[in-house]
Amino acid sequence: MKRTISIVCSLIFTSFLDMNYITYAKETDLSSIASSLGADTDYLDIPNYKHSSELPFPKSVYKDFFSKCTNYEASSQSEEVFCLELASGTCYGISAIEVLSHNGIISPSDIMLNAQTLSEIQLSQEADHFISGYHASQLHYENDYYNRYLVTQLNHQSQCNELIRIAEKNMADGKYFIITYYGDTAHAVCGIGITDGNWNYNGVDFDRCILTLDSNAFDDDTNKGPFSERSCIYVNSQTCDYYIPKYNFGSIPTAQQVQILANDNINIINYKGVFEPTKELDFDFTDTARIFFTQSRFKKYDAIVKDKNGMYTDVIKEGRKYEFGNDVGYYIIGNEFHIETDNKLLLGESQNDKFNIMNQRYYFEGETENNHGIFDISDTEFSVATKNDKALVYDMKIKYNEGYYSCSPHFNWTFNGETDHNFKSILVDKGMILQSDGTIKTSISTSDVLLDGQDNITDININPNETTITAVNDVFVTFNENNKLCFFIDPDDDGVFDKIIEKGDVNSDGVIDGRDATSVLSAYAVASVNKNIVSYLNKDSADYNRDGIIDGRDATEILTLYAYNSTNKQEVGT
Ligand SMILES: [Ca+2]
Ligand SMILES: [Ca+2]
Ligand SMILES: [Ca+2]
Repeated sequence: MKRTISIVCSLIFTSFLDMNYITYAKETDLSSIASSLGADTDYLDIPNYKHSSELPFPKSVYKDFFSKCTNYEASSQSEEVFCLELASGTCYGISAIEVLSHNGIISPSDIMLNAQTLSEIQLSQEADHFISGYHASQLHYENDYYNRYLVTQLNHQSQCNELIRIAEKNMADGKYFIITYYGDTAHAVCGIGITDGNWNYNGVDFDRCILTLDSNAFDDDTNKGPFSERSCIYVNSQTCDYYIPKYNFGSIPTAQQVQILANDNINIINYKGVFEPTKELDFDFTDTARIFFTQSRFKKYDAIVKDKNGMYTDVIKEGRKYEFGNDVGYYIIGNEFHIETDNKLLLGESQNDKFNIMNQRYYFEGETENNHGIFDISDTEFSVATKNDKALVYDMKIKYNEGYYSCSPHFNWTFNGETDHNFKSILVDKGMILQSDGTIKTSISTSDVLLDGQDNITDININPNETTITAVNDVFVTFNENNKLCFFIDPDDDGVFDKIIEKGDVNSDGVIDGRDATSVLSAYAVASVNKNIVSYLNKDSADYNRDGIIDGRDATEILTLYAYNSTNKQEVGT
């Protein structure tokens, strides 16, 4: 899986900006207010740091993270990818610990033996395990979805109002909260309170200040801590403009525009965290999804989603949009997806149509080559159909999460094939049923996860399988006792797929006849002319003489068998 959005990870270095900064006569002493809010003790005395060859990512963090992953998270998150994604800072982890510690969820002595305050803790292997562990927790789907969905739901005024509301509420309760900035880079800080005053930056007046602990702020002050006036958030409560001088971030015209999200949901901050992590969320993700369209500058994607009440929503018009280079994603409510693809520009012709859908139950990826397709995806079925009767080559991947599929541990399926009608896969007990109004021609690969007794994933790529199938009828794909893919058909059409596809039944219709020999011969003829053309014949049924190649000799033997069977049948009949 390609990770489609950047994570909160930044070490942002800023030279001192040439700011026009006016302080009013009656200056608000922000440092004293910060002290009164616990900022002298309830902070990590650890500036934002990167992992490198000198400071490698703790193995224990990856192991912990991996064990908390869902199937599709684990299968897309090799240790290498994981380290790379988290390499550019630890701001989110540091901020999360400050929030959780101040709010009494974790105690400083949980991180360092006998520590009375968070500020006593020095960077050590143990501290790094906590910081990096919390930092990594943002990679989990629910955490990511919660934060990004909220950001895309709110315009900048609402983001500002929400920031003020959360700051006031938590200050009244004596609690800290987390604040995230999303722009070209993303950064996280710990919010500690809010106060009134008068400030002016770049000609704009601000009357409120949200005080923060910022792990990038250590060099700003004489006291060398994470509290700095420059890294606080200044707000104009009338216009809802906000500004962070340290980064020149904000909503005012001269600033770099960023989205801002305040989050005081401890369940989310500690979700799949390090110390007594939250396992149950108070936010219902069941009916939400994230859809991501690649190359949307060149491609036209029409997408409709149906929710559990049968209501349809246009994803492009109604979805909460976020952009990522040429690609675009949407957060949306609904469970059944209908997607049609086309070119927006001539340039689009050289690019494949490609999209993915993520929800709590699965990750689906659809792609068509050569031509455009019509996709329908639900929890248990996915299909691709041709558009304008133009044959197409498709690639569909599905990775089910544990608990949401009935053929565990076979969670990871890829179907790559061609069709001049359609191709559909239906999740059933112990496997999938494949259907087509034309002929099924597909290559299937699967791999499994290994779970320990506690449902933790310990290995992500066991039992790798790859095979091809050509079938004129529906086929049930399942696994034999050696976890190898095998195929059953239902020639008597009673709904029970109990006839295994026999050697010689190349088109999978339950009889061995001249059509099977013809299939072999035509595949062989095509392959002789062009070695790059993929044959979707199944080797077990088509390589009749088991010499490793499918050629005329197999066709001859199939014909011989057919002739023999016909003769015997006649004899039995007379
Ligand atoms: Ca049957
Ligand atoms: Ca046949
Ligand atoms: Ca052969």
